[in-house]
Amino acid sequence: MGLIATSTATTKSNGHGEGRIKSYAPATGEVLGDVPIMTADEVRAAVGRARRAQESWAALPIEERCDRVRRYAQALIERQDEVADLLSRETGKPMMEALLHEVAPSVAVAEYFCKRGPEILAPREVPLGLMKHRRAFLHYVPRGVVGVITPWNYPLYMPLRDIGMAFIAGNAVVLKPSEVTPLIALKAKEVWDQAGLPADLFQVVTGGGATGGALIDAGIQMCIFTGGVATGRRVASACGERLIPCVMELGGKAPLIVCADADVERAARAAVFGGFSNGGQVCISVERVYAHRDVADQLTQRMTELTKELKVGDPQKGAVDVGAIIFPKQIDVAEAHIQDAVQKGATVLAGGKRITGQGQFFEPTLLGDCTHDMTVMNEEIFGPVVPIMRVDSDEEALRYANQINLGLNAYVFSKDRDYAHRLAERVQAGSVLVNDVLINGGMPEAPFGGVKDSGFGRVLGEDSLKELCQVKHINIDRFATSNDPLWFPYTDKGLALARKATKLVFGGGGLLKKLSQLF
Ligand code: TXE
Repeated sequence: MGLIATSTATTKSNGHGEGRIKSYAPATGEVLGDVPIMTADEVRAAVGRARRAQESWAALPIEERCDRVRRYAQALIERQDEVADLLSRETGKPMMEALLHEVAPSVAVAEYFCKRGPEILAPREVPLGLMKHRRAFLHYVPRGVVGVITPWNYPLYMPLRDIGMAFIAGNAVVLKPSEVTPLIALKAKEVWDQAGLPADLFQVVTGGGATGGALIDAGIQMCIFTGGVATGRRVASACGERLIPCVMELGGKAPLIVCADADVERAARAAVFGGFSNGGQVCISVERVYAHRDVADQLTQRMTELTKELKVGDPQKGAVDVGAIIFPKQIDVAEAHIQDAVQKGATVLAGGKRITGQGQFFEPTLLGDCTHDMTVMNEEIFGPVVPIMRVDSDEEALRYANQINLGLNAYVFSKDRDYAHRLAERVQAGSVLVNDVLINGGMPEAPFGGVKDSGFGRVLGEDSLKELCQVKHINIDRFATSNDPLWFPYTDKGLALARKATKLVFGGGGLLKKLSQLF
């Protein structure tokens, strides 16, 4: 039984606005619940309610908003077992991952920005270079209603990461969760409401792609989208049409470069964790390993052993390392990559096939002897398949790493941290981790996002909190005399003076240079 089949087959044929979507547990096929496919009118009404709630929310001092978001974070922690349990059942992911990769970082991001938000968004004065008779002030004004559209792989953390920050910045949020995992979004909303927080400020609209499209058309002031590249293009162009600023968090194809001097044990463990965590359904998964020939054999052997040790199964029946495949299409994608790779000379070192029986499972798969004519080295996998390719030098690895059109995360392993740092500077990616994997996805202090087709804009980091606001510049003339020498009337005498003044101020060694040395 598959989610793709169920989510379309159970909706009435009219699609948008008709019928309901069922949510299935991918580990068992059990129906967990269903949600309505909301109409464009319903979405517009939700945005309207959110806008009204936002006006009074924005009027609160930021410290008060932070106190309330903190209350939400604490409510989530108090209910962590119930939340993680539903999350694990709706996605089939291990409880450790439900708790530590979703609930905990959601709270960590909220707590961090509750602490830092007032300082980051405090109005500030910008010193002016030339116009000393004026003062410039910057104020961070909330945008209004932020539409958050999210996928199924981290269906709690991804929305909450963005929502908490949006609230702190003074916005309301309308969330359109993936149609594959809607129940956990509704649980997040239930926790918000039951914590006594303003219900209309946080709305959830359920449905498929059409509901997401309706949200962009419903009068939102910003859109944060996380999902596939193809959908991202559609969402970005819909936002462009309406001049809505957007953040695009799209796919990834993270390379992991293992240099000749790497700690092979750490690199092997990191590659296996980074490739199979969340069943490889992570936009920053290790999607290709480039192993220097000096360590390639040792690395491959160790990765093979570690991959074979992984326990796969239904997380509800006890601790497992790798759970279910959330979205059944990913099983077809994995099989197609493996078939293509084997035809072109790859060796299946571990796994290689779907697990038959109840639920949607795929064996953690390691491929050796990979080359760059294989799809598995070039296109997103988004499943539990890790290909290894032997390279002659770090330069060769770097060339391959950079030739892909995606650039979200990348990983470099070397004992020489300075060397690795310099190599990292040359990798085309939004984030490069040295001797580590995945961890930056939940690091509130640092910006997260991609280059090239991996998207644009950033979530997390202090700049992204500012991006959730309009920056307003207020400028005040200190003296405000009855006329200004730059205003009308223009005269010949004035022009002659202007000529001298521009030379004096902007010419080499001029006043501007002296002023900039002074201030
Ligand atoms: O994502 P989609 P899907 C990749 C992965 C996967 C592919 C598709 O390779 O196979 O993307 O996954 C909503 N206007 N990633 O189908 O289609 C949709 O309802 C507005 C990478 O889940 O991108 C859902 O809520 N919204 C990714 C959200 O967009 C629209 C994680 C994402 O759906 C819409 C998951 C439209 N026209 C999959 N069409 C990552 N970067 O983490 C759809 N949606």
